[in-house]
Amino acid sequence: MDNTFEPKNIIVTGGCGFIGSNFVRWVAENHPETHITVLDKLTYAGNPKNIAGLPDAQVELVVGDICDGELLDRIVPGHDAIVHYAAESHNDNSILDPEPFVQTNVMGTYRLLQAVRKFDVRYHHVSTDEVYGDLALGEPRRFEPGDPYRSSSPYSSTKASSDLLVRAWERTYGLRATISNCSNNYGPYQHVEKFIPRQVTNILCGIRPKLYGTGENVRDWIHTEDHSRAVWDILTKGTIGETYLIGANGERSNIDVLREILSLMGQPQDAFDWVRDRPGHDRRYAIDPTKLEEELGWRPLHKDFSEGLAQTIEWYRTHESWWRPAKEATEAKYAAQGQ
Ligand code: NAD
Ligand code: TDX
Repeated sequence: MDNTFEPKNIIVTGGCGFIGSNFVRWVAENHPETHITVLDKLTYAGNPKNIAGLPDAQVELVVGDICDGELLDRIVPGHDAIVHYAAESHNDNSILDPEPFVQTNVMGTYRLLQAVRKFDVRYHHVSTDEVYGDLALGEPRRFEPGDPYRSSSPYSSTKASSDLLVRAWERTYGLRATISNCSNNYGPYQHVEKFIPRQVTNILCGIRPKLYGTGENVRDWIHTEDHSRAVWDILTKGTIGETYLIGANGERSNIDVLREILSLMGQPQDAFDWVRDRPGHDRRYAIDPTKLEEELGWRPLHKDFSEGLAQTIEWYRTHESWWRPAKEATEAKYAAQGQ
């Protein structure tokens, strides 16, 4: 059966954040026939500069909350798909104050699903590998789409909850929905609260990088552009009701990533501080992307992590005016937590 879908007029929620804005820029560049309405609340993590310069005729920004059902009733009609990125996305914030996570990630997804039902649009749900919990260090197993949900943090449990709502709405109400669970993204425009931008901008500011716990925790890194291409493939060619895992075989321990940053930035290998570990810190994430590769023919284009990391560092070096406004408050918040 040919399930090719050609979206002409999509809503991208969270399109002013790190990954959502990459998707918006990628679609604008590669699919000029597709109109994009960005729905974004512009929280501390949303920045309209991330989508500045795109053609007005193709990309429109609506500033608003996904939890606002009346707003959704007004803007969803006339669109043929919603790609849902909007979320509270930072684990450390979720430990300090889980409430906005429950509100946006669970309630916001519920409201979107109700609008999707009402107006019968295609829906793609962007989620995380963290819903599967963590793996032991050194074991060969990787996450697979049918694995049980075992989320550990307030953030990942709200994302897991949202995934389960999507699965239920697809099965019960027949929504045309797909889900993707992706591993850790890196690249330009990522908020300075996250691991790689934090360390890079610390070095640029003359502050020592901060490593949690033993530094042995493993993350599976993927360039955000490869994530965007995968989401487009799933939206346009994926099978309704299915879950796809997105990953680029990029497993690395945090200390290895930090050492690479230090070396790329000309710093001694021991020029960092060990700081208090994150409570409940997941040990290892690893994605088996076979289903995405075999069913949809997707392959990562950014295969050389060191090269992608060097380009990312260069972007932060040359875009200080983008990250500087958030830096001081972010570090003050970490310092108050002993991190
Ligand atoms: P981000 O924090 O950089 O951006 C989130 C965006 O959502 C911001 O623009 C923010 O203003 C917007 N937003 C937040 N609450 C909103 C609300 N109530 N209504 C409308 N807009 C709202 O996040 P990110 O890192 O770009 O992550 C995007 C999505 O990808 C999230 O769903 C996240 O769970 C998922 N994801 C992230 C990663 C990663 O490595 N960062 C990996 C896998 C999946
Ligand atoms: O200063 C730090 N030092 C440190 O050692 C920070 C900020 C983090 N870390 C560690 C914690 C993690 O093991 O680095 C690793 C990566 O941390 P984050 O960038 O906070 O990412 P993580 O918690 O792995 O979650 C990310 O990937 C999955 C995204 O933030 C989520 O939105 C996504 O779902």
